[in-house]
Amino acid sequence: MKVIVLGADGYLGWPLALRLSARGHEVVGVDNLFTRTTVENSGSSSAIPIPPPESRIEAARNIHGFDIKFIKEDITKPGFLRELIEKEKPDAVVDFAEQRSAPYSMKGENEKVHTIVNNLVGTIRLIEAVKSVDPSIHILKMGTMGEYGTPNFDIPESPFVQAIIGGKQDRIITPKKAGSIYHYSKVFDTYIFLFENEVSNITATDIMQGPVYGTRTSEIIHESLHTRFDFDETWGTVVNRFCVEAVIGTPLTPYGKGGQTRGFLSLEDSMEALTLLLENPPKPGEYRVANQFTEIYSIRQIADMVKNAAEALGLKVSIQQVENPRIEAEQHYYNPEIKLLPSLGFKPKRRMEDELKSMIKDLLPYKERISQYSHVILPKTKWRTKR
Ligand code: NAD
Ligand code: USQ
Repeated sequence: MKVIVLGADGYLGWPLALRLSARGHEVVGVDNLFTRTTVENSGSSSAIPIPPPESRIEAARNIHGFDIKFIKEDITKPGFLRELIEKEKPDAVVDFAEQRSAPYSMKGENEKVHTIVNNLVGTIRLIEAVKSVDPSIHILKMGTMGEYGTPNFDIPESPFVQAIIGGKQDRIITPKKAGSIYHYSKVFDTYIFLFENEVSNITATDIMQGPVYGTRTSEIIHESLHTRFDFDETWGTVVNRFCVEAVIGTPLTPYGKGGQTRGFLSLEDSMEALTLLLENPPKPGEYRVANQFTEIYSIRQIADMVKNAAEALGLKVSIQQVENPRIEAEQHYYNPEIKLLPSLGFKPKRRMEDELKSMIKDLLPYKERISQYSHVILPKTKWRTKR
């Protein structure tokens, strides 16, 4: 299979380029290096240093014999995706190329506008490009579990649900309630996909993925092959942040009550799931939703697990509740359905409890490097502007 991976320089994009190559697929990666540059310009850095894209590709060739093509370009540039898809004629296009940080999207007007424009324009350009070349090309679109929010009902894995409103029944789009402008950009992406599937028969898998954690996949076997690992208040996700906090000896930072509950998965399991979805595409013209996570935990449970894992490795760890910078439920019901991946034979390989130790071990050699950036850990980006 030939796969174009949009966002191939990112946390998930680079390991997926490696995984698909390992499975014998041909990979063309695209990225405008937005995350790399924005993180560096904000005074932070990847906890584990990452070589420039060309050097990583060279390392993948030398170590694994992979031949990954890479193009540095912005996918929102008019005509770019159309020409690329016309030239490469891929079987599938994976779309990771979005501004993916909730705190970034809540910093101010410019960041809100950038998030919406970048993410939605990218989505429309991709759909139009695929439509014009061949609508049966499978678009594997990365959405997020955060599109659903934390409703007081079981979250279905389905684009539509039956609802009774004012005594009348109808089929409606599965209710969504996002928690940031970023998460809303993913909701709008979903609406665009649903609509375009109706009017033009595009073929897509819309993945509702929970937060991913981890430093390694089976292919990341040398330091020159590492993927980025963010930990600052804007770009770090919760499990990865807690591991870094444990390594550099600052208190773990559960926001508010810490009862916020999400569906998590390891980087390795994310790669497994994505590969499975690519190798088992929907029928031409079908739009399907995949909820993607392996274990459900509250933030408080994760803090305790990270503390235990780090203490087993001889580190001293404390947990210090931080005032929640976000507007979100801190105690809530959470029960999402997950059917598609198990039906394709997906079996999680990594449990968070075990993975945390290997993450901390991977981070320990960089303790001094990360300690220089300890000032970027505490949250500064606040959601609330209402008095
Ligand atoms: P990331 O920021 O590391 O990767 C995204 C990549 O896309 C970056 O390298 C960035 O430079 C690139 N990009 C952004 N806009 C672009 C554009 N206009 N043109 C070309 N490249 C562009 O993020 P990630 O963690 O790898 O996330 C990948 C995708 O998965 C995102 O869509 C994100 O919303 C989604 N997701 C991530 C997680 C997670 O926990 N990391 C969980 C669920 C969903
Ligand atoms: N949190 C803490 N302490 C921290 C950091 C975060 O308690 O130090 C809490 C947050 O308040 C939130 C939860 O942890 O309740 C998750 O936050 P996060 O930063 O790990 O994840 P989020 O902002 O939701 O975004 C990440 C990715 C995003 C992806 C999303 C999946 O950055 O791209 O879409 O996870 S999901 O959460 O399912 O929407």
